[in-house]
Amino acid sequence: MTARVLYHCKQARSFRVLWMLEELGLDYELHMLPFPPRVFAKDYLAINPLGTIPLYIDGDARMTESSMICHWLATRHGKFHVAPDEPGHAQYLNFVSYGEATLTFPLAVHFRYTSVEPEPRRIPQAAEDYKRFFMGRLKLIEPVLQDRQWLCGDGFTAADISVGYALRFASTLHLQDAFQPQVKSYLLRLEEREGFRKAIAKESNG
Ligand SMILES: N[C@@H](CCC(=O)N[C@@H](CS)C(=O)NCC(=O)O)C(=O)O
Repeated sequence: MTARVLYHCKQARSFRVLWMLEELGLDYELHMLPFPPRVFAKDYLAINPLGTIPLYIDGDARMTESSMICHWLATRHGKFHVAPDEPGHAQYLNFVSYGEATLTFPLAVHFRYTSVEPEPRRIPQAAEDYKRFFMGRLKLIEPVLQDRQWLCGDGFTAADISVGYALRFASTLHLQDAFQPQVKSYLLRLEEREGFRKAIAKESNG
C-alpha cells in the first residue's frame, strides 16, 4: 500500500488535501503542526524548506500546492475530476487554479493585516483593499452557481474543494454576509458533505 503523509495546520490551505483524502476514503498519516510551522516547528524546515503547509508525500510524489494535490489525487483515483476528453475540462482546470490563485491570495493578505501581524504592523487600508479585491473576484462563480449545484455541473470535483476552501476561509474571517445567496447556499452544501465533516473531525482530534 502507498504511504500517504499529510502535514497540516488546523484550518490552513492543507485542509483542501485532508478533505480530498476523506472524500476519496483513502488511508493516510496526518501530522498536525502549530501555525506558522516556520516559527513554531523549525524541524519542519528540514523536510519542507518553504516552511508552508501542505506538504503531501505519496510514494515518490512530494507536493506543496494544495489545489494541485487535490487535482492530482482526483485524477489518480479516477474520481472528482473532469477528464481531458470530457466537455468542461478547461473550465474545471480553471476553477481548480482560481480557488487558490485568485480567491485565496487576497484573503491571505486580508488575514495577515487584520490578524497575523502584531498590532503595530497591521495595515487597515491593505486589509480593506484586499477584502474588496476578494469580493470582486467572486464574479466568476456567482452566475455559474445560479443554476448549478457544483461548479462543474452535476458532479462534485476538486474544483469545489479548491474554491470551497476559499469561501470557508472567507466565512471564518466574517466576510460571508456579503456573499450572494447562491454562494451562501453553495458553501452550506459543501459543509454538509460527509467528506468535509470527516476532515473537520480529523483536524479537531489531531
Ligand atoms: N499556494 C500554496 C500556499 C501554501 C501556504 O502559503 N500555506 C500557508 C498556510 S494557509 C502557510 O503555510 N503559511 C505559513 C507561512 O507562510 O509561514 C497552497 O495552495 O498550498
